[in-house]
Amino acid sequence: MSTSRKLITLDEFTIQQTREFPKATGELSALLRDISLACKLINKQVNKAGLVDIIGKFGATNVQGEEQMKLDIYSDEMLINVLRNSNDCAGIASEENDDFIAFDDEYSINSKYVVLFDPLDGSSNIDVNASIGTIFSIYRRVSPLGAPCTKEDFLQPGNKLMAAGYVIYGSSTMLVYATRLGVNGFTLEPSIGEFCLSHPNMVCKESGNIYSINQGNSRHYDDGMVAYLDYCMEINKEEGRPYSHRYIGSMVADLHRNLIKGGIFIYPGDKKNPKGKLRLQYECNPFAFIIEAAGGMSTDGTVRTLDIQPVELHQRVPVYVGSKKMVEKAMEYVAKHQ
Ligand code: AHM
Ligand code: MG
Repeated sequence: MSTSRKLITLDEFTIQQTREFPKATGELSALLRDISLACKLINKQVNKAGLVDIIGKFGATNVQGEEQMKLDIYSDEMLINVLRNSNDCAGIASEENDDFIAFDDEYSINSKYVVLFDPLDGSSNIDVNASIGTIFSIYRRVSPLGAPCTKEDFLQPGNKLMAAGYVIYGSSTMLVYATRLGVNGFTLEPSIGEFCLSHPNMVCKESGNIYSINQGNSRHYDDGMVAYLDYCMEINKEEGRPYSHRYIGSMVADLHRNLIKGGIFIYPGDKKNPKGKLRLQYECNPFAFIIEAAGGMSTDGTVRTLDIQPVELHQRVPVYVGSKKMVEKAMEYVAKHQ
């Protein structure tokens, strides 16, 4: 029996990447391993959601005034617990909690990194067995080592991100993460419980034919957005239109598909909610970082998402993200009608 194999695990892959940087300490790889462990544990519960009485509303409301589901809380607590036990995380901020948490044990106060996450995004899809996901991002802290991390560590713009990624709990479970070296996807091999490299060097096509937006809200949209939607639906064979409209209402699932197939995802500001719905630090920045690392583009309509200076942890921003040419075209329409 031969022991040669084609599978490369997430750990093996990140260790190989570390070897290319003689000064790398392996802390970022270790942190990724911790995040992936938490996500494997979340995955186990997500898979059981239809079987056990875990999908009911929990009754509590989070900082955005939205109802939390039990799995949100489980996922949040799992990530916090795993990262608290990690030697490489100084603190966390989560979409589900009002404030950040600074870990104050002797290892954590000397850790270089802080982690932000949306523990279970798209949770309204749990009841209907559609894909949901965990989104995470990692910054190097700016506060001095030797003391607990501070709010400034979490309010850094996306252009300072070290890494970002997501786990999609779908027909299979995948972890996709980006560093400045590129974007790679790993599929969970359930028999060995490891994420294995399945999508090396992911690239976001320059253009595609999918647009993803909650079109039901279009009566609230500004003229520029309405005109862009008309453009997407216009018949133009040479330019491959009309585009296909695909919208799950789960950012991880919608952007995962558009990353693989090419497309644009938009959650605009509108007359009702000028800043849109999605959060800069937990949703927009990590995806802007991933999509840019894959060759795509992300903006709030005027400013590159990664260049927005966050002023509060739960800030919302409009987002136009995906294939570069499609985002540029949407910007043209927004600018024309401003
Ligand atoms: P959540 O963090 O409360 O799950 O909300 C975020 C989700 C995104 O995954 C998705 O893109 C968006 O909300 C859908 O919103 P809408 O239902 O307004 O289209
Ligand atoms: Mg979310």
